[in-house]
Amino acid sequence: MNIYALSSGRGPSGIAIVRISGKDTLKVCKNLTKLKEINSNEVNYCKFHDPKNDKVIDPEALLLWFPAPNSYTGDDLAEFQVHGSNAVINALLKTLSEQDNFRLAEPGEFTKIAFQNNKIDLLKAESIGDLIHAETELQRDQAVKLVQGNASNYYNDLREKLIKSLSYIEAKIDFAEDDLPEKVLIEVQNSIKEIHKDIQKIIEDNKIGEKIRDGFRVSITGEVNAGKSSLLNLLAKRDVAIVSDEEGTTRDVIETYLNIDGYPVILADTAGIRDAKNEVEKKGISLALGKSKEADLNIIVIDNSSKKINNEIQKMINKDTIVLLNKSDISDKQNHEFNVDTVLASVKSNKNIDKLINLIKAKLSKKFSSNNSALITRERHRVKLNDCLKEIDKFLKKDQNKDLELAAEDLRMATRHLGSIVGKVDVEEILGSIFKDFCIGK
Ligand SMILES: Nc1nc2c(ncn2[C@@H]2O[C@H](COP(=O)(O)OP(=O)(O)OP(=O)(O)O)[C@@H](O)[C@H]2O)c(=O)[nH]1
Ligand SMILES: [Mg+2]
Repeated sequence: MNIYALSSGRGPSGIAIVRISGKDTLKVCKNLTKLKEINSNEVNYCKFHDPKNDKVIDPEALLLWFPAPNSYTGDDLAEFQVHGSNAVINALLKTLSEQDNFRLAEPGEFTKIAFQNNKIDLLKAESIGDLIHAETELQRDQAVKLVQGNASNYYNDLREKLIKSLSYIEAKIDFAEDDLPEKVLIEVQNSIKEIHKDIQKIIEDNKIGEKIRDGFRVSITGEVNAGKSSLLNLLAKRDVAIVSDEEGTTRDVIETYLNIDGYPVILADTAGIRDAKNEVEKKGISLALGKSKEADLNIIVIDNSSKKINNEIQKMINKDTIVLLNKSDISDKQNHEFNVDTVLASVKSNKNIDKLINLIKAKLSKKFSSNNSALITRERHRVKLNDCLKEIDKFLKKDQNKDLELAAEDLRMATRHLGSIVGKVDVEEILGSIFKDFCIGK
Protein backbone atom coordinates (compact mmCIF):
# COMPACT_ATOMS: atom_id res chain seq x y z
CA MET A 1 0.00 0.00 0.00
CA ASN A 2 1.19 3.53 -0.81
CA ILE A 3 0.32 6.56 1.27
CA TYR A 4 -0.17 10.24 0.53
CA ALA A 5 -0.85 13.36 2.59
CA LEU A 6 -0.72 17.12 2.61
CA SER A 7 2.46 17.77 4.60
CA SER A 8 2.20 21.55 4.83
CA GLY A 9 -0.59 23.34 6.71
CA ARG A 10 -4.04 23.78 5.21
CA GLY A 11 -4.24 26.52 2.56
CA PRO A 12 -4.55 28.95 1.14
CA SER A 13 -0.83 29.55 1.08
CA GLY A 14 1.83 30.35 -1.50
CA ILE A 15 3.01 26.78 -1.75
CA ALA A 16 1.64 23.48 -0.46
CA ILE A 17 3.62 20.27 -0.13
CA VAL A 18 2.04 16.90 -0.76
CA ARG A 19 4.02 13.81 0.03
CA ILE A 20 3.63 10.26 -1.24
CA SER A 21 5.51 7.16 -0.14
CA GLY A 22 5.49 3.53 -1.24
CA LYS A 23 6.64 1.26 -4.03
CA ASP A 24 4.36 2.77 -6.71
CA THR A 25 5.65 6.30 -6.10
CA LEU A 26 7.63 6.65 -9.32
CA LYS A 27 4.86 5.18 -11.46
CA VAL A 28 2.31 7.63 -10.07
CA CYS A 29 4.74 10.55 -10.42
CA LYS A 30 5.10 9.71 -14.11
CA ASN A 31 1.33 9.26 -14.52
CA LEU A 32 0.54 12.61 -12.96
CA THR A 33 3.34 14.69 -14.50
CA LYS A 34 3.72 12.91 -17.89
CA LEU A 35 7.49 13.33 -17.46
CA LYS A 36 9.44 10.58 -19.20
CA GLU A 37 12.49 11.04 -17.01
CA ILE A 38 12.36 12.03 -13.38
CA ASN A 39 15.67 12.89 -11.77
CA SER A 40 16.21 11.65 -8.26
CA ASN A 41 17.28 13.98 -5.44
CA GLU A 42 16.80 16.97 -7.69
CA VAL A 43 14.08 19.46 -8.37
CA ASN A 44 11.95 18.46 -11.39
CA TYR A 45 9.90 21.23 -12.94
CA CYS A 46 6.54 19.83 -14.01
CA LYS A 47 2.79 20.10 -14.56
CA PHE A 48 0.37 17.99 -12.57
CA HIS A 49 -2.55 16.39 -14.45
CA ASP A 50 -5.47 14.24 -13.55
CA PRO A 51 -4.72 11.11 -15.65
CA LYS A 52 -8.44 10.25 -15.68
CA ASN A 53 -9.43 13.22 -17.88
CA ASP A 54 -6.09 14.81 -18.69
CA LYS A 55 -7.10 18.07 -17.01
CA VAL A 56 -4.24 20.17 -15.66
CA ILE A 57 -4.33 20.45 -11.87
CA ASP A 58 -1.36 22.81 -11.56
CA PRO A 59 0.57 24.09 -14.61
CA GLU A 60 3.70 25.15 -12.69
CA ALA A 61 4.85 22.84 -9.96
CA LEU A 62 7.93 21.09 -8.62
CA LEU A 63 8.56 17.46 -7.93
CA LEU A 64 11.25 15.96 -5.70
CA TRP A 65 11.88 12.26 -6.02
CA PHE A 66 13.82 10.26 -3.40
CA PRO A 67 14.28 6.56 -4.21
CA ALA A 68 14.51 4.07 -1.33
CA PRO A 69 16.39 3.71 0.92
CA ASN A 70 17.68 7.29 0.90
CA SER A 71 14.43 8.99 1.73
CA TYR A 72 12.72 10.20 4.89
CA THR A 73 10.63 7.03 5.20
CA GLY A 74 13.24 4.68 3.79
CA ASP A 75 10.70 3.69 1.07
CA ASP A 76 10.36 5.37 -2.33
CA LEU A 77 9.13 8.88 -1.61
CA ALA A 78 8.18 11.99 -3.56
CA GLU A 79 7.23 15.52 -2.63
CA PHE A 80 5.04 17.70 -4.81
CA GLN A 81 5.27 21.45 -4.39
CA VAL A 82 2.14 22.99 -5.81
CA HIS A 83 0.22 26.26 -5.52
CA GLY A 84 -1.32 26.27 -2.07
CA SER A 85 -4.98 26.99 -2.81
CA ASN A 86 -7.61 24.69 -1.35
CA ALA A 87 -8.82 23.89 -4.89
CA VAL A 88 -5.38 22.75 -6.12
CA ILE A 89 -4.73 20.77 -2.93
CA ASN A 90 -8.14 19.09 -3.03
CA ALA A 91 -7.85 18.20 -6.73
CA LEU A 92 -4.39 16.73 -6.22
CA LEU A 93 -5.40 14.72 -3.14
CA LYS A 94 -8.51 13.45 -4.93
CA THR A 95 -6.44 12.34 -7.92
CA LEU A 96 -4.00 10.55 -5.62
CA SER A 97 -6.85 8.80 -3.84
CA GLU A 98 -7.95 7.40 -7.22
CA GLN A 99 -4.60 5.77 -7.96
CA ASP A 100 -4.36 2.01 -7.40
CA ASN A 101 -3.16 1.04 -3.93
CA PHE A 102 -3.03 4.61 -2.67
CA ARG A 103 -4.62 5.76 0.57
CA LEU A 104 -4.47 8.82 2.83
CA ALA A 105 -1.69 8.52 5.43
CA GLU A 106 -2.55 8.28 9.11
CA PRO A 107 -1.19 10.95 11.46
CA GLY A 108 2.56 10.48 11.88
CA GLU A 109 2.60 7.54 9.43
CA PHE A 110 5.57 8.80 7.37
CA THR A 111 7.62 8.98 10.57
CA LYS A 112 6.27 5.62 11.75
CA ILE A 113 7.46 4.02 8.50
CA ALA A 114 10.84 5.72 8.95
CA PHE A 115 11.06 4.09 12.40
CA GLN A 116 9.98 0.69 11.05
CA ASN A 117 12.60 0.98 8.32
CA ASN A 118 15.25 1.78 10.96
CA LYS A 119 15.80 5.25 9.54
CA ILE A 120 15.26 6.80 12.97
CA ASP A 121 14.89 5.55 16.53
CA LEU A 122 11.88 5.98 18.75
CA LEU A 123 13.33 8.99 20.59
CA LYS A 124 13.96 10.76 17.33
CA ALA A 125 10.46 9.97 16.12
CA GLU A 126 9.07 11.49 19.32
CA SER A 127 11.30 14.52 19.12
CA ILE A 128 10.32 15.22 15.49
CA GLY A 129 6.77 15.42 16.86
CA ASP A 130 8.00 17.79 19.58
CA LEU A 131 9.78 19.98 17.03
CA ILE A 132 6.63 20.20 14.94
CA HIS A 133 4.59 21.21 17.99
CA ALA A 134 7.20 23.50 19.59
CA GLU A 135 5.66 26.85 20.43
CA THR A 136 8.39 28.51 22.44
CA GLU A 137 12.13 28.93 22.12
CA LEU A 138 12.86 26.58 25.03
CA GLN A 139 10.72 23.87 23.47
CA ARG A 140 12.35 24.31 20.07
CA ASP A 141 15.80 24.19 21.62
CA GLN A 142 15.02 21.00 23.52
CA ALA A 143 13.45 19.29 20.51
CA VAL A 144 16.40 20.24 18.26
CA LYS A 145 18.84 18.60 20.69
CA LEU A 146 16.75 15.44 20.78
CA VAL A 147 16.34 15.32 17.00
CA GLN A 148 20.10 15.59 16.74
CA GLY A 149 20.38 12.51 18.90
CA ASN A 150 21.71 13.83 22.23
CA ALA A 151 19.50 11.62 24.36
CA SER A 152 19.64 8.64 22.00
CA ASN A 153 23.44 8.66 22.09
CA TYR A 154 23.47 8.83 25.87
CA TYR A 155 20.99 5.95 26.28
CA ASN A 156 22.73 3.88 23.62
CA ASP A 157 26.09 4.29 25.42
CA LEU A 158 24.55 3.25 28.72
CA ARG A 159 22.88 0.31 27.07
CA GLU A 160 26.08 -0.80 25.42
CA LYS A 161 27.78 -0.78 28.81
CA LEU A 162 24.97 -2.94 30.20
CA ILE A 163 25.23 -5.32 27.25
CA LYS A 164 28.96 -5.61 27.73
CA SER A 165 28.55 -6.52 31.40
CA LEU A 166 25.84 -8.97 30.46
CA SER A 167 28.07 -10.58 27.87
CA TYR A 168 30.75 -11.19 30.51
CA ILE A 169 28.18 -12.85 32.72
CA GLU A 170 26.78 -14.93 29.86
CA ALA A 171 30.31 -16.09 29.11
CA LYS A 172 30.88 -17.00 32.72
CA ILE A 173 27.69 -19.09 32.65
CA ASP A 174 28.40 -20.77 29.31
CA PHE A 175 32.08 -21.42 29.85
CA ALA A 176 32.23 -21.90 33.60
CA GLU A 177 35.14 -24.30 33.40
CA ASP A 178 37.23 -21.85 31.38
CA ASP A 179 39.46 -19.59 33.31
CA LEU A 180 37.72 -16.25 33.23
CA PRO A 181 39.43 -14.33 36.03
CA GLU A 182 37.35 -13.88 39.21
CA LYS A 183 37.84 -10.18 39.09
CA VAL A 184 35.64 -10.01 35.99
CA LEU A 185 32.56 -10.31 38.21
CA ILE A 186 33.81 -7.51 40.44
CA GLU A 187 34.41 -5.30 37.43
CA VAL A 188 30.92 -6.07 36.17
CA GLN A 189 29.49 -5.12 39.57
CA ASN A 190 31.39 -1.83 39.59
CA SER A 191 30.33 -0.98 36.08
CA ILE A 192 26.69 -1.73 36.91
CA LYS A 193 26.92 0.47 40.02
CA GLU A 194 28.19 3.31 37.80
CA ILE A 195 25.27 2.83 35.42
CA HIS A 196 22.91 2.88 38.39
CA LYS A 197 24.38 6.19 39.48
CA ASP A 198 24.09 7.66 35.98
CA ILE A 199 20.44 6.69 35.64
CA GLN A 200 19.69 7.99 39.13
CA LYS A 201 21.18 11.32 38.09
CA ILE A 202 19.03 11.49 34.97
CA ILE A 203 15.89 10.80 37.00
CA GLU A 204 16.65 13.48 39.59
CA ASP A 205 16.24 16.23 37.01
CA ASN A 206 13.34 18.08 38.62
CA LYS A 207 11.31 16.97 35.58
CA ILE A 208 12.70 19.89 33.59
CA GLY A 209 12.44 18.14 30.20
CA GLU A 210 8.80 17.22 30.74
CA LYS A 211 8.04 20.74 32.01
CA ILE A 212 9.59 22.31 28.92
CA ARG A 213 7.61 19.99 26.71
CA ASP A 214 4.27 20.16 28.56
CA GLY A 215 4.49 23.61 30.18
CA PHE A 216 5.32 25.01 33.62
CA ARG A 217 2.31 25.15 35.93
CA VAL A 218 1.67 28.61 37.30
CA SER A 219 -1.35 29.15 39.52
CA ILE A 220 -3.08 32.43 40.36
CA THR A 221 -4.58 32.27 43.83
CA GLY A 222 -5.48 34.81 46.47
CA GLU A 223 -8.26 36.95 47.85
CA VAL A 224 -11.71 37.21 46.29
CA ASN A 225 -12.14 40.20 44.00
CA ALA A 226 -8.42 40.98 44.07
CA GLY A 227 -8.12 40.89 40.28
CA LYS A 228 -7.02 37.28 39.63
CA SER A 229 -9.21 36.76 36.59
CA SER A 230 -8.28 40.21 35.31
CA LEU A 231 -4.63 39.18 35.53
CA LEU A 232 -5.26 35.95 33.63
CA ASN A 233 -7.03 37.89 30.87
CA LEU A 234 -4.28 40.48 30.68
CA LEU A 235 -1.50 37.87 30.42
CA ALA A 236 -3.49 35.81 27.93
CA LYS A 237 -4.32 38.97 25.92
CA ARG A 238 -7.93 37.84 25.61
CA ASP A 239 -11.03 37.41 27.74
CA VAL A 240 -10.66 33.91 29.08
CA ALA A 241 -12.32 34.35 32.48
CA ILE A 242 -15.32 36.37 33.66
CA VAL A 243 -14.36 39.54 35.56
CA SER A 244 -16.87 41.22 37.82
CA ASP A 245 -16.94 43.26 40.99
CA GLU A 246 -19.03 40.56 42.64
CA GLU A 247 -16.98 38.59 45.18
CA GLY A 248 -16.57 34.91 44.38
CA THR A 249 -17.09 35.16 40.61
CA THR A 250 -14.63 32.43 39.65
CA ARG A 251 -15.37 28.95 40.94
CA ASP A 252 -13.89 26.55 38.43
CA VAL A 253 -10.22 26.37 37.57
CA ILE A 254 -9.66 28.18 34.26
CA GLU A 255 -6.47 27.29 32.44
CA THR A 256 -4.79 28.89 29.50
CA TYR A 257 -1.55 28.18 27.69
CA LEU A 258 0.95 31.02 27.40
CA ASN A 259 4.39 31.73 26.06
CA ILE A 260 6.09 33.92 28.65
CA ASP A 261 9.28 35.05 26.96
CA GLY A 262 10.09 31.57 25.72
CA TYR A 263 8.75 29.76 28.78
CA PRO A 264 5.78 27.52 28.01
CA VAL A 265 3.33 28.14 30.85
CA ILE A 266 -0.03 26.68 31.79
CA LEU A 267 -1.61 29.52 33.75
CA ALA A 268 -4.53 28.68 36.04
CA ASP A 269 -7.03 31.17 37.46
CA THR A 270 -8.81 29.88 40.56
CA ALA A 271 -11.53 30.74 43.04
CA GLY A 272 -10.68 33.37 45.66
CA ILE A 273 -9.84 31.95 49.09
CA ARG A 274 -12.26 32.93 51.85
CA ASP A 275 -14.45 31.34 54.46
CA ALA A 276 -17.24 30.45 52.03
CA LYS A 277 -20.70 29.32 53.05
CA ASN A 278 -21.93 28.33 49.61
CA GLU A 279 -21.26 24.65 48.73
CA VAL A 280 -20.28 25.36 45.12
CA GLU A 281 -17.85 28.05 46.18
CA LYS A 282 -16.38 25.71 48.83
CA LYS A 283 -15.71 23.14 46.10
CA GLY A 284 -14.07 25.84 43.98
CA ILE A 285 -11.81 26.85 46.88
CA SER A 286 -10.79 23.27 47.45
CA LEU A 287 -9.90 23.00 43.72
CA ALA A 288 -7.92 26.24 44.05
CA LEU A 289 -5.92 24.90 47.00
CA GLY A 290 -5.21 21.70 45.07
CA LYS A 291 -4.01 23.63 42.02
CA SER A 292 -1.71 25.80 44.09
CA LYS A 293 -0.15 22.71 45.68
CA GLU A 294 0.70 21.09 42.35
CA ALA A 295 1.87 24.36 40.75
CA ASP A 296 5.52 25.08 39.99
CA LEU A 297 4.89 28.67 40.94
CA ASN A 298 2.06 30.50 42.74
CA ILE A 299 1.10 34.10 42.12
CA ILE A 300 -0.84 35.27 45.14
CA VAL A 301 -3.03 38.23 44.33
CA ILE A 302 -4.01 40.55 47.17
CA ASP A 303 -5.87 43.85 46.98
CA ASN A 304 -3.37 46.42 48.25
CA SER A 305 -6.19 48.19 50.06
CA SER A 306 -7.26 45.06 52.01
CA LYS A 307 -7.33 45.68 55.73
CA LYS A 308 -6.72 42.12 56.82
CA ILE A 309 -5.31 39.19 54.88
CA ASN A 310 -7.03 35.84 55.26
CA ASN A 311 -5.04 33.30 57.33
CA GLU A 312 -5.20 30.58 54.64
CA ILE A 313 -3.61 33.00 52.19
CA GLN A 314 -0.94 34.07 54.70
CA LYS A 315 0.00 30.40 55.07
CA MET A 316 0.41 29.99 51.31
CA ILE A 317 3.05 32.69 51.04
CA ASN A 318 6.56 31.27 50.93
CA LYS A 319 9.75 31.77 48.99
CA ASP A 320 8.30 29.91 46.02
CA THR A 321 5.47 32.42 45.60
CA ILE A 322 5.17 35.87 44.14
CA VAL A 323 2.79 38.27 45.86
CA LEU A 324 0.98 40.65 43.55
CA LEU A 325 -0.40 43.61 45.51
CA ASN A 326 -3.02 44.78 43.05
CA LYS A 327 -4.99 47.94 42.39
CA SER A 328 -2.09 50.36 42.83
CA ASP A 329 -4.04 52.75 40.59
CA ILE A 330 -6.31 53.45 43.57
CA SER A 331 -3.41 54.14 45.92
CA ASP A 332 0.25 53.55 45.11
CA LYS A 333 1.30 53.45 48.75
CA GLN A 334 2.25 49.84 49.56
CA ASN A 335 0.10 48.75 52.49
CA HIS A 336 1.51 45.27 53.13
CA GLU A 337 5.03 43.93 53.53
CA PHE A 338 6.12 40.34 52.93
CA ASN A 339 9.56 38.87 53.07
CA VAL A 340 9.07 37.25 49.65
CA ASP A 341 9.08 38.67 46.11
CA THR A 342 6.31 41.27 45.98
CA VAL A 343 5.10 43.47 43.13
CA LEU A 344 2.88 46.48 43.70
CA ALA A 345 0.93 46.70 40.46
CA SER A 346 -2.27 47.57 38.72
CA VAL A 347 -3.76 45.02 36.40
CA LYS A 348 -6.39 47.51 35.32
CA SER A 349 -3.88 50.11 34.13
CA ASN A 350 -1.20 47.56 33.18
CA LYS A 351 1.29 49.04 35.62
CA ASN A 352 4.29 46.96 36.75
CA ILE A 353 2.96 43.86 35.02
CA ASP A 354 6.27 43.71 33.10
CA LYS A 355 7.97 43.42 36.52
CA LEU A 356 5.69 40.52 37.36
CA ILE A 357 6.51 38.78 34.06
CA ASN A 358 10.24 39.19 34.69
CA LEU A 359 9.86 37.76 38.17
CA ILE A 360 7.90 34.76 36.84
CA LYS A 361 10.68 34.09 34.36
CA ALA A 362 13.44 34.54 36.93
CA LYS A 363 11.74 32.26 39.43
CA LEU A 364 11.10 29.52 36.89
CA SER A 365 14.60 29.63 35.52
CA LYS A 366 16.08 29.54 39.04
CA LYS A 367 13.90 26.69 40.20
CA PHE A 368 14.43 24.67 37.05
CA SER A 369 17.95 25.71 36.26
CA SER A 370 19.14 23.24 33.69
CA ASN A 371 22.15 22.89 31.50
CA ASN A 372 19.60 22.50 28.74
CA SER A 373 20.31 18.87 28.13
CA ALA A 374 17.39 17.18 29.81
CA LEU A 375 17.22 13.55 28.80
CA ILE A 376 13.69 12.79 29.93
CA THR A 377 10.98 14.60 28.01
CA ARG A 378 8.08 12.21 28.57
CA GLU A 379 6.65 10.12 31.35
CA ARG A 380 7.33 7.07 29.15
CA HIS A 381 11.09 7.61 29.48
CA ARG A 382 10.85 8.05 33.25
CA VAL A 383 8.82 4.83 33.65
CA LYS A 384 11.33 2.85 31.60
CA LEU A 385 14.32 4.27 33.48
CA ASN A 386 12.68 3.40 36.81
CA ASP A 387 11.96 -0.12 35.55
CA CYS A 388 15.58 -0.43 34.49
CA LEU A 389 16.78 0.77 37.92
CA LYS A 390 14.57 -1.79 39.67
CA GLU A 391 16.18 -4.61 37.69
CA ILE A 392 19.67 -3.26 38.40
CA ASP A 393 18.81 -3.12 42.11
CA LYS A 394 17.71 -6.75 41.96
CA PHE A 395 20.95 -7.65 40.21
CA LEU A 396 23.11 -5.86 42.76
CA LYS A 397 21.32 -7.57 45.67
CA LYS A 398 22.04 -11.08 44.36
CA ASP A 399 25.05 -13.14 45.30
CA GLN A 400 26.45 -13.57 41.84
CA ASN A 401 28.60 -16.53 42.79
CA LYS A 402 25.45 -18.48 43.58
CA ASP A 403 22.72 -16.92 41.43
CA LEU A 404 24.58 -16.05 38.29
CA GLU A 405 21.82 -17.18 35.92
CA LEU A 406 19.15 -15.23 37.78
CA ALA A 407 21.44 -12.21 37.98
CA ALA A 408 21.95 -12.41 34.22
CA GLU A 409 18.18 -12.36 33.76
CA ASP A 410 17.98 -9.14 35.83
CA LEU A 411 20.52 -7.50 33.56
CA ARG A 412 18.73 -8.77 30.49
CA MET A 413 15.51 -7.13 31.70
CA ALA A 414 17.36 -3.92 32.60
CA THR A 415 18.84 -3.81 29.09
CA ARG A 416 15.43 -4.38 27.58
CA HIS A 417 13.85 -1.49 29.54
CA LEU A 418 16.65 0.87 28.62
CA GLY A 419 16.48 -0.27 24.99
CA SER A 420 12.76 0.34 24.78
CA ILE A 421 13.33 4.07 25.36
CA VAL A 422 15.12 4.32 22.02
CA GLY A 423 13.04 1.52 20.55
CA LYS A 424 15.71 -1.18 20.50
CA VAL A 425 15.20 -4.65 21.87
CA ASP A 426 17.59 -7.10 20.34
CA VAL A 427 19.11 -10.28 21.71
CA GLU A 428 21.44 -10.62 18.72
CA GLU A 429 23.46 -7.69 19.98
CA ILE A 430 24.28 -9.50 23.21
CA LEU A 431 25.48 -12.50 21.22
CA GLY A 432 27.46 -10.22 18.92
CA SER A 433 29.16 -8.60 21.86
CA ILE A 434 30.13 -12.00 23.30
CA PHE A 435 31.78 -13.12 20.09
CA LYS A 436 33.54 -9.83 19.59
CA ASP A 437 35.07 -9.71 23.06
CA PHE A 438 35.86 -13.33 23.73
CA CYS A 439 36.89 -14.84 20.41
CA ILE A 440 35.16 -18.12 21.31
CA GLY A 441 36.36 -19.85 18.19
CA LYS A 442 38.47 -22.43 19.97
N1 LIG B 1 -9.09 49.68 40.40
C1 LIG B 1 -8.74 48.46 39.99
N2 LIG B 1 -9.68 47.53 39.85
C2 LIG B 1 -9.30 46.30 39.43
C3 LIG B 1 -7.97 46.00 39.13
N3 LIG B 1 -7.89 44.71 38.75
C4 LIG B 1 -9.14 44.22 38.78
N4 LIG B 1 -10.00 45.17 39.20
C5 LIG B 1 -11.45 45.07 39.38
O1 LIG B 1 -11.70 44.25 40.50
C6 LIG B 1 -12.90 43.51 40.31
C7 LIG B 1 -12.63 42.04 40.51
O2 LIG B 1 -11.81 41.59 39.46
P1 LIG B 1 -11.65 40.07 39.10
O3 LIG B 1 -10.56 39.97 38.11
O4 LIG B 1 -12.96 39.47 38.75
O5 LIG B 1 -11.16 39.52 40.50
P2 LIG B 1 -11.00 38.02 40.99
O6 LIG B 1 -9.87 37.99 41.94
O7 LIG B 1 -10.93 37.10 39.83
O8 LIG B 1 -12.35 37.79 41.76
P3 LIG B 1 -13.07 36.41 42.18
O9 LIG B 1 -13.10 35.52 40.98
O10 LIG B 1 -14.43 36.84 42.56
O11 LIG B 1 -12.30 35.83 43.29
C8 LIG B 1 -13.39 43.85 38.92
O12 LIG B 1 -14.38 44.86 39.03
C9 LIG B 1 -12.15 44.39 38.22
O13 LIG B 1 -12.45 45.30 37.19
C10 LIG B 1 -7.00 47.04 39.29
O14 LIG B 1 -5.80 46.90 39.04
N5 LIG B 1 -7.45 48.25 39.72
MG1 LIG C 1 -12.02 35.52 39.27
